[in-house]
Amino acid sequence: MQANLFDEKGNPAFSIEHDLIDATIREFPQAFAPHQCEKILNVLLQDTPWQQDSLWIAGKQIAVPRLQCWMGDRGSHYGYSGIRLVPAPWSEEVLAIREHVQQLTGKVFNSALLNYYRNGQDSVAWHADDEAELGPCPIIASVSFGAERPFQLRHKFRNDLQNFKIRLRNGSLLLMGNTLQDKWLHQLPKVKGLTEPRINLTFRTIRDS
Ligand SMILES: O=C(O)CCC(=O)C(=O)O
Ligand SMILES: [Mn+2]
Repeated sequence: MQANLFDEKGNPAFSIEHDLIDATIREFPQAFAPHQCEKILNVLLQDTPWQQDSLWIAGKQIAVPRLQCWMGDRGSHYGYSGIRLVPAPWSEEVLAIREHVQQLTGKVFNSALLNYYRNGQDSVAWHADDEAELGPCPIIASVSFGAERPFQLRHKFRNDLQNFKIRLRNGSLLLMGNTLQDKWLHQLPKVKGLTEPRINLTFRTIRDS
């Protein structure tokens, strides 16, 4: 029987396991309390050195549809789709979020990718976080603040499995298990008419840094 979110109101450690057949996601729907979320969102919006990165596609430079910031321990360099990310130093706010995430999950992370979706026109296309720097079977913790957005997952190899969808609530944490990036792709689609911002932090571990 699925536990009731209402019964567990206010308990940050309350979690639900989503079974994706060959991978799992553990969701902590209220990892951060609503009053904390508002403050955190404002501090992150104002104090993060947001960057507009771009990709080269078919000889054309295309701005990624969101702002980003890569934070981490010194040496935790990261890259995807031709973008090289050199870590900004940890901010106090992100370190405090990391501490809480580590306590809830029992995992340790040495870096984080911050994404700022200014409105519903910002998005992330289908991908898996399976870059070599993350090592085999990476575990990734994803935290959301601000506008609730749908998160979609699609199996990489099996078309007999249905796509999976999770609502990314304000203050929620998803712990993406060790086979998820090997087996599934994920995306954050655009949402028509949405004007509210959202910030996502994915805590990761860069190997051999
Ligand atoms: O914003 C999100 O929830 C997902 C972000 C993401 O998939 C990524 O940064 O790799
Ligand atoms: Mn991702």
